[in-house]
Amino acid sequence: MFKKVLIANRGEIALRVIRACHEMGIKTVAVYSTADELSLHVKFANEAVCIGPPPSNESYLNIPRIIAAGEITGADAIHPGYGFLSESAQFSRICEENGFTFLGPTPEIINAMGNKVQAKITMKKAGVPVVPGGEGVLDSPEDAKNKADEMGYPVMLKASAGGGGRGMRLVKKSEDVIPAYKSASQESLTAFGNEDMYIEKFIENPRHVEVQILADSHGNAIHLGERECSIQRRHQKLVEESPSPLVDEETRKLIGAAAVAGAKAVNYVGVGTIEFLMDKNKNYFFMEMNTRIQVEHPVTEMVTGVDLIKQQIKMHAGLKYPEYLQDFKLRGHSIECRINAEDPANNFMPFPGEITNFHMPGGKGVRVDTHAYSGYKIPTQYDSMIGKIIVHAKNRERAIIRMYRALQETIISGPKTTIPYQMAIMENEIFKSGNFDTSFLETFDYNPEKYAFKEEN
Ligand code: MV4
Repeated sequence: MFKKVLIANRGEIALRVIRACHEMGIKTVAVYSTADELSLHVKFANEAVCIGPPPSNESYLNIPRIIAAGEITGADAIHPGYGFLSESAQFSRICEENGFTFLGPTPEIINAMGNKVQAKITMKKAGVPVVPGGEGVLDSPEDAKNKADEMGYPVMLKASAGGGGRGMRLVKKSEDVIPAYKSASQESLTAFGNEDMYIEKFIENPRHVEVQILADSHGNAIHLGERECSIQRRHQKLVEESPSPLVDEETRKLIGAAAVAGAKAVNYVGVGTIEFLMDKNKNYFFMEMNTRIQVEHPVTEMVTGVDLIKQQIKMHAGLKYPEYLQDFKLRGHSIECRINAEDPANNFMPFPGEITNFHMPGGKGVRVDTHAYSGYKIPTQYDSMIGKIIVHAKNRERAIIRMYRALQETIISGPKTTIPYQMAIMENEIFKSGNFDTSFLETFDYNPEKYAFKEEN
C-alpha cells in the first residue's frame, strides 16, 4: 500500500481524499496556490506545499510544480481529484515516468475515452448500445448533410474532442446542417485543437443516467448501480440521486452489465463512470465515459456503503476488489445538492467573497462534504462550488423531505447560494413524481420571493 499520497487538487475533493487516506493510514501532501493558503485541505493534510499564484495554469494545472512537490515530500502516489489534471493523459504519463503511481487511468485509456468517436466505436464493439448515427468522423460539411438527410431530422452534430455539451449542435432541418457543422467544428478547433465531428440521431427529452464502475488490475470489473443526473443547468449538475427513479431492477441489471462490458473492453482500472442517455421507454445509449472520480460519487457511497476513494486507492495498489461487492445491495435512497456560491435569482452569477457565518446541517442521514467555514473567503479564480449536502433515507420521498430539512437549517451568510433554488426543486411536484428529464430546469419556474426568508441568515 502507498505510504504517502499527494493530492493535486483543492476544495472539498482534496479534503475527501485526505480523509480516506488518513483512515487507511496513508500520509497526505496538499498542494495549494496562494489563494488557498487558508483552505482546509492545507490544514488537514500532513504536509502542504505552495505551488504558485492563484491562476490555475501557474498552480493546479502546472505539472512541473506538482511533480516537484511530490519529489520534495517523498510521495509515492498522486491523486488528481476531479477537474484540473484529472483527465490529462500527459499528467498521467509524467506521474508514472517520475515514479509516482497515478491514481487514475493510463494515458492510453484517457486518450481512448477522450476521443468520442473512438470511444463510441470501442463501446459498440463491446456490445454496449450507442446512439444510432453515422459511424466514424465526418469527412466534410457536405458529408454531414448527406448523412443527416438519410437519417432524418432532428440530428446532433458533436465534436469528437468535445464532451459535456461543448462543440455540440442540434440540427432540425437540412439547410441548417452545413452552417452548424462549420461553427461547431471551428469552436472545437479553437477549444481543443481538433475539428473532427460526428453525427447522431437526436434523442428527445433524454434522461442522464450514469453507472459507477469499479475495476481491479486483475481483469475484474463491477458496477455499483446508477446515478440520476438529469437536474442540470447548462450542463452543470445541481441535484443528483441514486438510484434513478426511472431505473427498475431489470433495467439496472442490463445497463450495469453494459457498463461493465464497456469497462472491461478497455481494461479499465480504478473508478470510472459510464454515462448514458435514457429515453422514456428505458432504452439506453452510451454517451461518454468519465475516467475520474466524480463530484456526485457520494450518493453511490450512501446507497451501497462502499467508500469509493478507498476502493480507488486499493485498486491502483493492485488489490482485488472485495468479493462481497459483486452482489451489492442498494439500501434506501440518496440525494446530493451541490451548493454553489451563485445567485439563482440573477442568472446564477458567481458570488465570491467572505462567508461571515457558516452552519452546516446535521442529524440522521445527513452528510456534508465541504472545505468552507466561517470566515472562509471564496476565491474568484476557481469554480463556485463550496460544498455538497448529501442525504440518505429509507426511500425517495423521505430523502426529499430530509434534503429540504437539511437545506433549511443550513446557514451561509455573505455570498448568495443555490440553496433556495434547490429547496424549490425539492418542493416541485414534477421533481417529486420522479418523472422528469434533462429539460426539467429549462422550464422550472423559480420564485425567489418565496424563499426570501433564507436571506435573513
Ligand atoms: C445528446 C442529446 C440528445 N441526443 N445526444 C449533452 C452533453 C453531452 N455529453 C451530450 N449531451 C446530449 N447529447 C443525442 N444524440 C442530448 C444531450 C443533452 C444532455 C445530455 C445529458 C444531460 C443534459 C443534457 C442537456 C442537453 C442536451
